[in-house]
Amino acid sequence: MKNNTMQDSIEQKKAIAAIATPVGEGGIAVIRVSGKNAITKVNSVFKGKDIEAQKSHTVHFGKIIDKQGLPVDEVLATIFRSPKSYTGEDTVEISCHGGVLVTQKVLETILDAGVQAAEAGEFTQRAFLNGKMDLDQAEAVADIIHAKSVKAVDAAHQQLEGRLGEHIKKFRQQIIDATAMVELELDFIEEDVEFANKEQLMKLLVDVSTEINSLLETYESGRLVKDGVKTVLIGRPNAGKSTLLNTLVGSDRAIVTDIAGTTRDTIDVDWNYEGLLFKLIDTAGLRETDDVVEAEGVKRSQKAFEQADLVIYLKDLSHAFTTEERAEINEFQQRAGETPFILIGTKADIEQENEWRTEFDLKISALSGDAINTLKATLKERALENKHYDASSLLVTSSRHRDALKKANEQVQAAIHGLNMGMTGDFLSIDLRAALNALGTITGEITNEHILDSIFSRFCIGK
Ligand SMILES: Nc1nc2c(ncn2[C@@H]2O[C@H](COP(=O)(O)OP(=O)(O)O)[C@@H](O)[C@H]2O)c(=O)[nH]1
Ligand SMILES: [Mg+2]
Repeated sequence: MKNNTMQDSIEQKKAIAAIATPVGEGGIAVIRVSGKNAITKVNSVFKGKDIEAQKSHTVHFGKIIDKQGLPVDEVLATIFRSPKSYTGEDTVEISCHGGVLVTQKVLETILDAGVQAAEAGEFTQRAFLNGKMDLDQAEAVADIIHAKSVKAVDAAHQQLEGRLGEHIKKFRQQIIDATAMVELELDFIEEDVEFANKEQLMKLLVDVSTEINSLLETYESGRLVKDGVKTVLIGRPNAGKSTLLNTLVGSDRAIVTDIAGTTRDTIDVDWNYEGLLFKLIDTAGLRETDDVVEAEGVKRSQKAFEQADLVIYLKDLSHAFTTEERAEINEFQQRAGETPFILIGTKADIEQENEWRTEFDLKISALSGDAINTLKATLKERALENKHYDASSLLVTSSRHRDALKKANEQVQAAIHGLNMGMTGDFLSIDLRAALNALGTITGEITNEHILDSIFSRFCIGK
C-alpha cells in the first residue's frame, strides 16, 4: 500500500492550516500548515527571513505580520518539504507563544493569506492518501491521542508500528497463494482434472483461518485495554460501595454517609491500575423505593449492570444475610452470565457471625485497608480472565478491524466448506476474493469515502 515509489510525485492539495495544540494557555502553541504552496503562503506573512529559500527540516526565527504590517507574534517556523513530512506535502509548523488569542490571531493571519481551515483529522487523512501510512496506522494515531492508560498507549503503538498491518499482509499473501492455486485449476476444469493439490490447498486455508481466528480472539481483551473495563459496584444501600470507590481512586469522589440511599445517580470515575483503565461505576443501592429520584437511580444501576465488563457485588458483613439478599445475590450472579462476578464482603472490621456460609471472593475493610491491595489485583485478574490477553502480543482493539477479520474468516470458512463439497474453482475463488477485500479494508487498500469520513471525524482538528 505504501506508495513509496510515488512519494517523489505527491500531488499536493490546497494548503490547510489549524492549531495543533490544545486550546488554553501554555508555553507554546503550534500551528500546522500543509499543502500546495504552504511554504510560500506562510512566507507572505513571515518577516525576518525568506523561508521559501530554506532547506527542508530547518527552523527559522521571525515574526508573523498582519495585513496592516503589524507584528502578531514572534515565532519559530519549521519547514518540511514534500515528501518528507507527516502529510507528505510541503508543511510549515509555526511555534508561537501559547496564548489563546495570540494563537488564534496567528492562525487567522495565515488563513487570510489564502489557506483553508483544516477539518478534523485532515492532516492524517492526507498522510494516508499520500501513502505515508496505512489506514490502521492512521487509526492508531487517534488511539494514542485518546488513550487513557499505559496499556492502551502500548496497544496503539504496536498498531502504529505496523504490527497489525504485517499480520494482515501475511493473511492476504496466504489467501492470494490459495487463490492462485484455485485459479490455476480453473484452466484445467474442462479436462475434468480434480484438484491435484486439494490437500495442500485445504491446509493453506485451514492455517490462515486458524491464524485469523487467534488474532480475532485478542479483541476481547483489546477492547478492554483500549476502552477501559466497565466495572459496576452493586449491592444494598449502605453496603459500602461509595466508600470502596473512593478508596480505590484515592479521593472522595462519591458522597459517603450512613444514610441509606445517599448515592442516587450512577457516578463514573476513571481509575488506572497497573496500566489498565477501569471505568468504575458507583450505583444507587438496589432497593424498592418511593423516592422518584432514587427510583430512577436504581433503574440506571440496573442498566449499568447490564453493560458491565466486570461486576462487584458488595455485601455488608456487619449484618446477617436476609433471605431476600441471598436470593438477590444468586439472581445477579446468574444474570451476569459470562461477565466476571466478584462477591465482596465489606466492613470486615465489624463482621458479625453469620449462619449462612457464603463463598466470598474476598472480605475487605475500606476502613482498615484490609485486603484492598488483594482486591485490586483480583479486579485486574478477573477482568482479563479468559480474554486471550497476552501483554507482549498484538491486540485487535477496534471493532472495525474485528468486523473485517470476522468477515474474512467467514469467507475463508466458506471456501473450506466449498472445497469439501467439491465446488468448482470459480466458486471458491469468489469467496477468497471477498476475504481479500475484507482484509484490505483494514489497511486501507480497499476503502471508500464513508469509511474514511467515519475514521477521520474521530480526530481532533490539527491532527
Ligand atoms: N466499619 C466500617 N464502615 C464502613 C466501611 N465501609 C463503609 N463504611 C460505612 O458504611 C456507611 C455506608 O457507606 P457507603 O459507602 O455510603 O455505602 P453505599 O450506600 O453502599 O455507597 C458509611 O457510614 C461508611 O462510613 C468499612 O470498611 N468499615
Ligand atoms: Mg453510595
